[in-house]
Amino acid sequence: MKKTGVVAVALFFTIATAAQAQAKQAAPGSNPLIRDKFTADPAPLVVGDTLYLYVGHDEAQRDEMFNMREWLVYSTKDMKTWTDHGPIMNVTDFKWAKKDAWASQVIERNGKFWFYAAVEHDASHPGKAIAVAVSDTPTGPFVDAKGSALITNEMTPKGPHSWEDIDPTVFTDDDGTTWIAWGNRNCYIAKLSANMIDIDGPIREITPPHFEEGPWLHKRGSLYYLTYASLDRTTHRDERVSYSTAPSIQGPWTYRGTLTGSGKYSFTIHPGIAEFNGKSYLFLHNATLAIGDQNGAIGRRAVTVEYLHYNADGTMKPVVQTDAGVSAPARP
Ligand code: FUB
Repeated sequence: MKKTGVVAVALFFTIATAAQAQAKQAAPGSNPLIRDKFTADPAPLVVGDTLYLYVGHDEAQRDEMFNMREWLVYSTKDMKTWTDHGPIMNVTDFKWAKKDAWASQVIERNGKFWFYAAVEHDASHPGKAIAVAVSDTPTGPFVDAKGSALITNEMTPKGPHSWEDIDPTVFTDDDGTTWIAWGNRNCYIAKLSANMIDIDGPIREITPPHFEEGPWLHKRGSLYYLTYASLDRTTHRDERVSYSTAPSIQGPWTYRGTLTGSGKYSFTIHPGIAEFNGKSYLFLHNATLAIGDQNGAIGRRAVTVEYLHYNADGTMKPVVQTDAGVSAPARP
């Protein structure tokens, strides 16, 4: 074969292999879930037959650390095909906030959808803060529900840095009380008032071992779970997911160890848990996605999902992060 023929054949096989790899990657339900935008900090919410997934939009350029200006929402009915509903809010919709559309969670209460999110407050309350917005539908439009921050940096004891008050998780207990937990390095919990826009009572610190950020509260059976991004700086460079359980939302919390390893190529990881159509899911993020000439990075992440399995005693089985995600049926 002539040299040009060899090159043509080699090129054909290279393209065919790349296309096959891409087709394989794109199997519905495989990871990452969203491939046309960088997304982070997944927060699922089940409403009827639909799972909504709220994420932050990562727009970091080159070696920028984070550039997050808006939150997006996607929905699915089968965990395989996702509908993009676009942005639900921009950080500038909170007039008192400066920047940083960081981690969020939405909860349904009294026929409305309440959105809690971490942002950077303006100079009147320096540091990170927690915002609350409301909508009549899960896909928005959401509007600032309070006109000021729900939680500011001064409301918690002075932490090691100014981004201590981030990453809200919200959970309504069987008695109808909604709780909010949040934090970075220190983890706090408080009751929300029935109006959903005020803190009712004291803020308590519940920091579990190796807590870094990204707490997620949920309950299964009679057990309460506090799942979070953990970092044991003596042994690891990147965050993993760990969790604690308790017989009541008030504790006492028992540390149960790590649930996952690190997200591939990512310093951060961020858990979000949901039961949907009889199965349990753990949403995470990693930094494996490349879009055009932009590779994954600390500020260019991609949300993923894995099946979550429980042991008979309620502990969660370790989760291995895969490319296949939920494209294949869960093991029995
Ligand atoms: O996405 C910005 C911040 O990085 C989040 O608030 C943290 O949980 C970490 O994922």
